[in-house]
Amino acid sequence: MRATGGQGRFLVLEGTEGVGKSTNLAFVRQWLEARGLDVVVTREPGGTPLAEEVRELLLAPREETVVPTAELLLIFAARAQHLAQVIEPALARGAWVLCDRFTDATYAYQGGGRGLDTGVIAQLETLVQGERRPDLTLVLDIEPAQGLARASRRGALDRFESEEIAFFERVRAAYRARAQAAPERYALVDAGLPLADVQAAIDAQLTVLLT
Ligand code: Z5A
Repeated sequence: MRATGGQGRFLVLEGTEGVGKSTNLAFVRQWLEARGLDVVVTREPGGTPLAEEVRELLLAPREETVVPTAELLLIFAARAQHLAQVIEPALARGAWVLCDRFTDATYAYQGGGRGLDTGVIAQLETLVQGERRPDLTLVLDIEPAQGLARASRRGALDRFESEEIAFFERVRAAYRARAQAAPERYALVDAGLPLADVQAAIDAQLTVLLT
């Protein structure tokens, strides 16, 4: 395995529903492994047995209204476990960590979507992550209606997918604002294009990261 001088990198894929994260995560994994890199693929919420249980709690449709602060704290509880047990050990041994969503999702969904104070999210981010931030976040960007049409082909909707379109418009706006504010750490990819074009754009970003 090549481990780029023992230096692991932390890559994240983000975006609204049906944007193609899973599809492109597989592409990124293959791209990295083809270059001899040691890759750990994981996801949020989730990535450890405890964090996967929290994920089930978060996604299950339920009668009881989940208050946004409870949702936020559950997400960061899962993240603390995931960081300690999976992400930090992998980076420490020089692996590349490829994560399906991370804290930008919290800024986008709980901040943009639910309207929670981003200052509070930032405090929790510091508490749970310390200095740890992704090296590159690929934000797959799509019109929410187009993404939801793709996602709806998969069957039953989870608690997030059942939100109204305005919620996903706010989530998308938050992602775009974060990507545009720090272009050195984000790549905004037009995911409404045919898959081959999306993957060509991702290929270009990964090539820059590796050189
Ligand atoms: N959440 C949160 O609120 N706060 C947080 O901090 C975190 C998460 C970390 C679970 O995430 C939920 O958790 C999420 C936000 C919340 N909301 N929801 N739901 P998730 O990542 O597991 O859920 P998801 O967004 O539904 O992801 P997914 O199931 O992995 O879907 P996807 O990755 O976006 O899409 P896909 O399965 O790759 O593609 C969908 C379809 O489109 C599929 O048939 C593809 O073949 C097709 N596709 C993909 N790309 C293309 C292109 N370019 N053209 C045409 N068709 C395409």
